[in-house]
Amino acid sequence: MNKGFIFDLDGVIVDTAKYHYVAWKKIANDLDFDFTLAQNELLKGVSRLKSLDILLNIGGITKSDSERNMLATQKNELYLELIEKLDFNDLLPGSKIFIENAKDQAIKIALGSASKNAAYILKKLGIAHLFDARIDGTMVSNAKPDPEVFTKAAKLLDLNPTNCLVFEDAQAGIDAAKNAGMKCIGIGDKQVLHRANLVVTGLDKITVPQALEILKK
Ligand code: B16
Ligand code: MG
Repeated sequence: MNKGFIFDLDGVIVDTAKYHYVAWKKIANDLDFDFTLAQNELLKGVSRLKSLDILLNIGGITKSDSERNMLATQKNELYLELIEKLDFNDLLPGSKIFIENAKDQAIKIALGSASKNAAYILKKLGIAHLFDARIDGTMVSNAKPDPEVFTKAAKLLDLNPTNCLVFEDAQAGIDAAKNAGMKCIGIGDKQVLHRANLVVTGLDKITVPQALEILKK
């Protein structure tokens, strides 16, 4: 089939947002300000350095470029410690079976994630073999909502963007998919992700034929 599904990682396949939150909160607390779960929503789908800038802005703090790089490295070290024990139990409900079902129907599968830790996480989850292509934060210069991550994924799959369907949990990611000329299924809250073509609460709430219908419309 000349169709492709492109999956975001954090918030679509695996619940790593809670670990990102703990690590960012520690950075904030060390700098003497609090960082709430509600504020953490602002960082979903956003690159590491951009996330740091949002965090520093919340704390009303300015840092030099070298200090920013140090803080981002520190956050990532904390995050890597937290996800050390990550395994298939951390997969979000229905994600693996949905991808397997899509593969069974000869749909090409790609990852389109902002995370620089994506390859490591896929390996830990034991699902790396399911992906025909992977574009992650180590391979793009422009963060979502720029379409680069999805445009590159479609190229690797050798597909026209109009034949690709993106699965995203962040508004920036949905905008990136739209900017790439792709249809998009939002994973999460309908009120927040209203620009998606369809919103479901998880990959356990949609079937492959239903997703293909969205691509046809
Ligand atoms: P890292 P996604 C994104 O992954 C996360 O949603 C976001 O919270 C994180 O800051 C970003 O990856 C960068 O992650 O620090 O591991 O490079 O949702 O695009 O799969
Ligand atoms: Mg995400």
